[in-house]
Amino acid sequence: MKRSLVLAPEVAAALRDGGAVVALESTLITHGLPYPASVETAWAMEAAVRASGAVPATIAILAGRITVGLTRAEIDYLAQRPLGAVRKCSRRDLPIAVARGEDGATTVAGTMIVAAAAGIPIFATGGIGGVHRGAPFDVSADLLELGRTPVAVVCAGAKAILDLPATAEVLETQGVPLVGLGTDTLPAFYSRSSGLPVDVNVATVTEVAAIIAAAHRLAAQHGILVVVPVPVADELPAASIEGAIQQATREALAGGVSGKRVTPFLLKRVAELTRGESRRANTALLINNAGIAGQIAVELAGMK
Ligand code: PSU
Ligand code: MN
Repeated sequence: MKRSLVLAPEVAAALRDGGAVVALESTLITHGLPYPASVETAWAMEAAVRASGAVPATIAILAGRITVGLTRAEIDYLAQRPLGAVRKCSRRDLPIAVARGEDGATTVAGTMIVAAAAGIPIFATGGIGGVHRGAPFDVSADLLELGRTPVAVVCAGAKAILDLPATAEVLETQGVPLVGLGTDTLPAFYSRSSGLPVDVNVATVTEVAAIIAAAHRLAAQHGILVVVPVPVADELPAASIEGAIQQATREALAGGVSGKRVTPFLLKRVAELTRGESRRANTALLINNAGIAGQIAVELAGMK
């Protein structure tokens, strides 16, 4: 894949010089947030990565070209395409979008694949996909990608719209270490704790970087999930959002929403039902995670 990538000059230079680079996904821009919150959040995430001293590389497919490091204009363009015009690209979608010269937004799985090929060891997002509630055979490709692609993903856990205990089980089966940064439990996206244990609770970004560096020395062929709870001020108590999640899940089942449409549908409905509260928490944790991933990337670059 490496030969098929189009790298932004700044990203190429940082990778050549052993500098800190953080990959960012594009599905949250095209499918996860409405315009203009989508572009504002994407830019704020890039700014948070830079403020930590790292170079951001937002990843997407533009007219069939896998692009690592979008310009602001390219982010704007993708965010403003009509719904359905940009293919949501997980692992199986990448060759289709490339062959057909399409625009594509990469999910956690899709972004991990491209980041690994580019040599970017760390990636920040909001929440990974997981095992869906009520439909236990809807298992996000994100979980399997974490089991097979060596990239560290900084996130606020799996989205609370999911079956979190089942999601944690699949991560265990896939051999994915759960590294809590200042937390004993897997965060639940909008709220700080799911009650499910992580494998290790570390206090500093240096300790996170040391675990990633050890995985590299061991030539580990799997990902690492670094979980960071949503900031206290932006947390939505689980009890206050659970009703909205259950209603949205019922509507998705009743409406026959399936496949790759499920996650965008649930995120949108929960935001409507909570009058934007869920979206505020979502945006806050995305920016927080980007800044922390930048700090980890700087530590990691210093260890090499
Ligand atoms: N996190 C967010 N918003 C999102 C997503 C994650 O805060 O929109 C996206 C990610 O791209 C993730 C995808 O990979 O949702 C999961 O989709 P699915 O459940 O269809 O695998
Ligand atoms: Mn799915």
